[in-house]
Amino acid sequence: MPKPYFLTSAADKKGFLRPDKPVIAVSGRSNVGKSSFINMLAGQKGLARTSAEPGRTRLINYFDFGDYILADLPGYGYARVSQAEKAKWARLLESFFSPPYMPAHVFALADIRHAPSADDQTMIGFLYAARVPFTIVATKADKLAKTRRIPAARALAAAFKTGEGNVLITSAAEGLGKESALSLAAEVCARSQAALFAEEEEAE
Ligand SMILES: Nc1nc2c(ncn2[C@@H]2O[C@H](COP(=O)(O)OP(=O)(O)O)[C@@H](O)[C@H]2O)c(=O)[nH]1
Ligand SMILES: [Mg+2]
Repeated sequence: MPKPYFLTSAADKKGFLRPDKPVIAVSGRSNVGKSSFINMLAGQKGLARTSAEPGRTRLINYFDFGDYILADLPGYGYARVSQAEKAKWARLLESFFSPPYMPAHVFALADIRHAPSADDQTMIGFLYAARVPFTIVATKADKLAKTRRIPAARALAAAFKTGEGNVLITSAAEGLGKESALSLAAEVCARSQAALFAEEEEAE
C-alpha cells in the first residue's frame, strides 16, 4: 500500500468526490475513535487528527489509500448540537448515501463497551435503507478484558441486527484488527472491480 495521504474536505454535496476508485466511509459518534482507526490503518499517527474537542469537525475528510478512498464522516451524537445542525447532518448523510456518491462500503464504528445510542441506530438505519454494505467496527477493545470482548461484540451485532461475523474487534491503542480491516478493504476493491467488469461485459 502506498503511503496514504489527506486529499480534501467537503462541507456539503458540492464538495463530494466522485473518484474512479471505491470510496469506503468511516462513520461513528464523536470520540468513538474514527481518527485513531484511520491512523491505525494508515500506519501514521497524525494523518486524521485525534481530537480532544469532539464534535467540532463538521466536514467529510477524504484520504487516498491507493486502491480506495477513505471518507471520514462527521461525528454525531455530540450533546450540544442544535436541531438545525442535526437536520443539516441528516441531509448531508442522505446525499452522501445516494447515487452517485454512494460509498462501496462503510466501517461503522461503535464503542465495544457501550450499547448503541439512538444516533448509532439512526446511522445504521441509513445504511440498511440505502443498501450500503457495512462492517461494525467495535473500537477501544483494550478497555475490556480479553474474555469480555467477544460477548460484547456479539451484543453489538444483536443490537444492530447483523451477524456476529460482521463485527470487527479493534483497538487503535493495541493495533488490534488492523490486518482484518485492511484485508476487508482489499476485498471491497476486488468486488468493485468485478462489478465494473460485469457492467462493461453487459454493455458490449
Ligand atoms: N484506549 C483507547 N483509546 C482510544 C482508542 N481509539 C481512540 N481512543 C481515544 O478516544 C479519543 C477519541 O478518539 P478519536 O480518534 O479522536 O475519535 P473520533 O472523534 O471518532 O475521531 C481519543 O482520546 C483517543 O486517544 C483505542 O483503541 N483505545
Ligand atoms: Mg475524528
